[in-house]
Amino acid sequence: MKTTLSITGMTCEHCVKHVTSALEQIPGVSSVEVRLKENSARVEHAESVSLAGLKAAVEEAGYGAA
Ligand SMILES: [Cu+2]
Repeated sequence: MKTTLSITGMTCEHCVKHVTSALEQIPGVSSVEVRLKENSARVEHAESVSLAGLKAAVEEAGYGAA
């Protein structure tokens, strides 16, 4: 499955790495592509991964997700 999230609060490449690693740590996530310019995160993941789980990981890292 593919999910695209809108991310808020990212200002630099460090933020991109932070969000990327937060999402990559979720079991069932196979690929993460975060784009600073678009404030987006494209996540490929198993069906067991919920949107709420993705959002929670981003929020726990200190950013917003929708
Ligand atoms: Cu930053």
